[in-house]
Amino acid sequence: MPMDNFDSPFLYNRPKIDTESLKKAIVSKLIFSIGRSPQEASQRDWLNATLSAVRDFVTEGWITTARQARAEDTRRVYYLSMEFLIGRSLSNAMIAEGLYETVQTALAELDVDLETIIEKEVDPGLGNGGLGRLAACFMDSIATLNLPGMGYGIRYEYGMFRQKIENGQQVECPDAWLEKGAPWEFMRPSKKYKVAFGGHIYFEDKKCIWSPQDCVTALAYDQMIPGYENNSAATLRLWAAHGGESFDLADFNRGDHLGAVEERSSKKNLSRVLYPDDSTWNGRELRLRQEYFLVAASLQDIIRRHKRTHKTIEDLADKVAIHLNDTHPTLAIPELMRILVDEEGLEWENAWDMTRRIFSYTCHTLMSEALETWPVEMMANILPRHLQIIFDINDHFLEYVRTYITTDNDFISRVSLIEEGYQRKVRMGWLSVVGSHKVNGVAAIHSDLMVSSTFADFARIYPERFTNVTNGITPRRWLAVANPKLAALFDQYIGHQWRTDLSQIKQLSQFASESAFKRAIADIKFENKVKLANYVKKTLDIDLDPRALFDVQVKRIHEYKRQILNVLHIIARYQAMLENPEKEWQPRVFILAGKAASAYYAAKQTIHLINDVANIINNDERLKGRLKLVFIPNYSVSLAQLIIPAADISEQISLAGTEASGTSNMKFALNGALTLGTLDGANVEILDNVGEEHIFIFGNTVEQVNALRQKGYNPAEYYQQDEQLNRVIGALVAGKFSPEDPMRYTNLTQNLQYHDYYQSLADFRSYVDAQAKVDEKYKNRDKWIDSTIQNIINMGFFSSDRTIMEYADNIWKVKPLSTNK
Ligand code: 26V
Repeated sequence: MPMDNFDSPFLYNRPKIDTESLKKAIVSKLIFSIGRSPQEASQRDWLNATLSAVRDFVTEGWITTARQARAEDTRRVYYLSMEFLIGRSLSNAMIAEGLYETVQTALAELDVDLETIIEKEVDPGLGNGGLGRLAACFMDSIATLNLPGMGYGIRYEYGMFRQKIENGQQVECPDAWLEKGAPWEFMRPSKKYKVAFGGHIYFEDKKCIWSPQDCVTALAYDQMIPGYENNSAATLRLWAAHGGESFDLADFNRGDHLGAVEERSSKKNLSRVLYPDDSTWNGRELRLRQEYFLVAASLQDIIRRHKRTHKTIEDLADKVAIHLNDTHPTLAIPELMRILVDEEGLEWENAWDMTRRIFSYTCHTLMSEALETWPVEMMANILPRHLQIIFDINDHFLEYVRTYITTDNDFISRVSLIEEGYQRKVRMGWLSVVGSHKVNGVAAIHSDLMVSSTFADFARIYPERFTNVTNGITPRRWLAVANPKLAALFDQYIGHQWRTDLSQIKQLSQFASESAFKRAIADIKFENKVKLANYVKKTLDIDLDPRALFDVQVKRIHEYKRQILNVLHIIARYQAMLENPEKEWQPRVFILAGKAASAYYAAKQTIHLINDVANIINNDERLKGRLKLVFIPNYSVSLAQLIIPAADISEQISLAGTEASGTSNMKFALNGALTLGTLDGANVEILDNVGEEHIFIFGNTVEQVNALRQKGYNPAEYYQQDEQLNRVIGALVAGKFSPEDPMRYTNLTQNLQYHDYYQSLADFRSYVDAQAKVDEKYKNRDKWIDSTIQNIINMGFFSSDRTIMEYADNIWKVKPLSTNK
């Protein structure tokens, strides 16, 4: 390959560009790439010109990294995920390239405001929530650590729906993010693969032949993920499906958001839309096709790359690690078996051994309703050969189980990859465990529960297979980009090494009691609150006092996350304030944001309730502005970057044992908010790191939750015995927050009174008491800042760089490429 020997000096020791040259570069992009003169350029034109100029810097490192990976020929990791929530690219890239100030000055001299154009960049919503954002943080760490790795996903034309609030209710609008162009991606017309579906299988001698019915083409689009100041960039390759009909956007607004798109989109147009449901498992055929589409295109690409530089497929397992981000790409297991056995002619045993050495799998949820299973019949229609292979894997596995573990038939039917019953189903979680050499949970408590509950039977069969890798977040985006003033303050005190080694943030402890440092931290938090308050004023016309305590819960709306518990406390506080208006109430602003899955009635009711309560509270003059509640619509990565740095309190109040990890909890703490949380997910490890004086822990433990459930949980006991709770429920039942429609919350209140599956009422008292402690502590601002600092400086462990190095060392067995000069 001649380009591999290409040794242009500009690829090495690239000098930092000066303002004049950068100005020229941007103007030249504006004229020659965008086709506009500076005089007539719109803000978007300037954005695109700037993006394009900055992109050139990333591209140089990207080419170097790709060449290095080829030259070093070490084992590589491929991260397969149906979702990547990467957020906006420009600021992150400028920071990674050390260009921020230069671009800012260059633009200012051209009379363009950098902040304004940054806000114009689209935020690709190619994911639902935590799982997708984690994948993006991981790509950032892979790039920064210069690991030989790459991500594979789907280039959905329509990402996560845009959420509007109309009359207090969620309305879903299509997210046509590509309409404004995607200046950051590279189309790869030469990287095209066919993906086949349907048809039938037959045997010739012992060889199985799959004769598919139809096929679609997958076309690659590459996204560069810049490493931090290392002249290196990773590739995120997203597949687009070719062909298909158009569909009527108006359908989106007529109700069934997903159904409309699904029916009208041709089966060929698999990359049309992201499934916006992360709570309940929903066996839609198009989703199965999407999953196979990702897997089939990615594996062809991986194998083609391997064959380009290796004579044989036999060493694939030495050179390739493939990671499954939850079970969504798990069809990769039977797909690799199909390629190895049917196409490469390997023996079954050999192929199976290789497959298991290649794959590893992360489980991201314990919620049984989110566990993927596919009806056998559906799989037989769409992927007949894969179903056959899954049956073969199952036979082989069950035979092993019978030989090595003396057990009963009940055990066998529990661990079988096929769930028997009226409708037989393939259990994708089980298949992932059986086909991988490592399976991990995402926080210590979650990994423990995984082996004691969901995968308990498998932990008996394969005890060494299960492990924990606690999640992390990238300090680049979640501190350097999201909170530039705080980042600059830290640079000033301890240098900028924390950006690539977050454990260094601990060095700030030497300044923890210096008043100048403490004041600076408090001032920056205040500025961030002012910025958020301005946004709320501009978009929602609600006045927030930045001197109030900002109490924030932002995440998908789900019953297990218990936004409803938050609302119960807000109502309790409202009632208490009205009863005792003269008391010195600590002014508070409650901020919530998050999307509800389109068909999730209870979650949508929660949003409606938050807005109804907000409406009453925000307009009640008697409170004298000391209590405010806002629901910020359309939560996204870019909104998270605005909201999180402005928080004083981070609400992490899921029922113990339900939130696998959470990652916003880490982002909040790193930005100086104090956690108010249950002993769930990574909160437990945050507690261990920051110490109990600097966090507010409340509620039942997993053991207590289980004991309650076992003895028969009766929510009535709680509201009958707790006068304050009784009055809150009473107000809801009486329709106090929806006087125009008093029955609006009948379902919601009945559910709370008679079922309350997530035990909000059981934790209510302890939550309200913890909230009182929050007020108390906030009175002593000096002590509060101390705790803020303790949170920040103890977040070293939660960097995704640490997480990724654990994966690299213990699971993938990949090593960083030698450092780029
Ligand atoms: C399920 C489904 C099922 C239907 C199709 C679309 C879809 C998309 C996502 C999911 C499950 C998502 C599971 C998830 O997001 N888990 C979150 O993962 C985070 C990263 O590990 C973790 O911090 C959160 O606690 C966990 O809820």
